[in-house]
Amino acid sequence: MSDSAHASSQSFITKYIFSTDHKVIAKQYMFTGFFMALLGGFLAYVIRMQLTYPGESIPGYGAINFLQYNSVVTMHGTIMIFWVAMPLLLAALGNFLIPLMIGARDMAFPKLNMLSYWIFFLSVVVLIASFFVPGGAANGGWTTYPPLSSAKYSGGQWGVTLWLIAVALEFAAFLLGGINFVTTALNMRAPGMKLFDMPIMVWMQVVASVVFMLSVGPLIAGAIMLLLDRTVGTGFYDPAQGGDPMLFQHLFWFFGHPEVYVIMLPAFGALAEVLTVFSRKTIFGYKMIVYATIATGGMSFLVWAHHQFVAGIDPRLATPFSITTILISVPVAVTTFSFMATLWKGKIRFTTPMCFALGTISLFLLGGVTGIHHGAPASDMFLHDTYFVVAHFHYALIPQVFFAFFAAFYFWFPKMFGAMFNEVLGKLHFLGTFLFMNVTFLPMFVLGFMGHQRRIANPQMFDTLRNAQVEHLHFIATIGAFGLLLSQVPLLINLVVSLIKRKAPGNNPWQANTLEWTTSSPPGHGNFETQPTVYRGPYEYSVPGAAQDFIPQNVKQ
Ligand code: HEM
Ligand SMILES: [Cu+2]
Repeated sequence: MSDSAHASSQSFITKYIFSTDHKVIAKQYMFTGFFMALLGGFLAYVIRMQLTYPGESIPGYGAINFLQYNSVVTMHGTIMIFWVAMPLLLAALGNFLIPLMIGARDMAFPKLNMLSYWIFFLSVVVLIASFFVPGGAANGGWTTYPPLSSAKYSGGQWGVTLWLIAVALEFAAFLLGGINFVTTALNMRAPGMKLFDMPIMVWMQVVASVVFMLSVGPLIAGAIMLLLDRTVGTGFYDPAQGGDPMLFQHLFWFFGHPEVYVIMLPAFGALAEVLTVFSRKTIFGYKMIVYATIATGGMSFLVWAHHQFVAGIDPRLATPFSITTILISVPVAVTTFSFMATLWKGKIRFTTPMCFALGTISLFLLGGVTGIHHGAPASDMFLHDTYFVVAHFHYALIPQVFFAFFAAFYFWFPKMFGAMFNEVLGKLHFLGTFLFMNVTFLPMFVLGFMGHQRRIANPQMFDTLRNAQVEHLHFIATIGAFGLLLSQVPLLINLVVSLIKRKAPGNNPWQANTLEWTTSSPPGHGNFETQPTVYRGPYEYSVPGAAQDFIPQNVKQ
């Protein structure tokens, strides 16, 4: 089945640049995501420096005025969510794993897959170009609410317009990707593999893709209306012309909230695979997790207005949206507790991927429970748009984007690169990232309770904040941010050294059971020498090369 002859006949260009191989495309998304994480991280550094030393020149950036600060915050949030979280968790992991985990030779539409990456690449170019246009990059916040994003208030003409074009291109790339993911999982499974035999990671990628595809439509319409308001002077969001800026908020969050689950579900998929292997137990509550995932995906469309409790929506709407917001934590909790139940009485191996997986659960719980504060209008009224919400969404997002992704990265590194990484450097990376994540963001909860609003370039300008001496908490958070960025150095060293040394890992270094571990590391073109056939359910495959030790005795034939 695998035709390495085909691969060897390919030129460098078709093998590594315009490749249709899902494994190569996965790496392209991953390294582009890494590059954008460096850019997003640099902007986070600029934010932290400005908040701690307001008005002083920032080493590596220079002095910053308030409009520029708005741009830096806007682009930091935009890049981290759209150009880091999405390419790493959805595109890179989905592309690499779906065909391998279901026993397929590639995605259903390899050429479309290649096209989706290059449209994504174009979106990166357009977004970075927006930093260099007159007036600078978009500065209306990552939510790009009018009137802040309308032509009148957003400074330069091109910044927001290029932001809108870049986002539209990226959405197109992920729509094409989503079509590939869903079609491949539904139609190209190995003989004998039924839907409820698929690993959890594949389910999470499929549900996340469907949620993404169903949620983008309204925002694309909203973005076109904003583009028309900016370029030809329509008034969709201009009250003076009978328009309503609130309309954009509804369209943005109808997409924006499901979007956080588009990021969370693949992260949870990685956790399911890593926790199973390093507890030497099949996953607890497989079907329950699948139903909870589908429920999470569906309910994610019913909560969006919790972002607008204090924006002037009809107060009668607040109660139903508050109820749905609190309710959505139920299926998420079912999945999280199933993960914990998988650990119960397991033979836990604290490898680097396992540490990052456990780190994800503990930190994400903090992000999750502080969502309740915002789901209840009574407390959200005080905490909305303060540093409490900044801490909340970083505790929800960073565990997924960094911790769960690193769990996945270290877990599938041997399969992806045919090399083994260094465990000591891996653990050092984990400990530093875990410690400094908390030093950076815990103080922000306190700043939020002190009433410190977000998106303020110079807190010292405000008597209340000056009197409250917020600079001390900002200083601690900045130390944390430095520690967080420095803690990524062991990862960099580990990556370079392991790829140079290339210690061969063998097909199944972790003794896992899913199909990707039954073929070579890295897999050849076409993935499997012979087509695997599946006779039993997930994590109990009896394919040659799949570990059998954690299959319950009563299941073994
Ligand atoms: C590397 C460590 C990071 C640090 C130190 C950091 C710091 C910050 C700070 C201080 C703000 C608030 C700025 C303000 O309101 O004036 C902010 C905003 C934001 N951050 Fe981060 N962040 C980091 C990583 C991330 C990651 C990984 C994500 C998402 C995956 C993310 C997403 C966001 C978003 C969406 C905003 C809101 C932007 C806006 O107000 O428009 N950040 N970040
Ligand atoms: Cu939300």
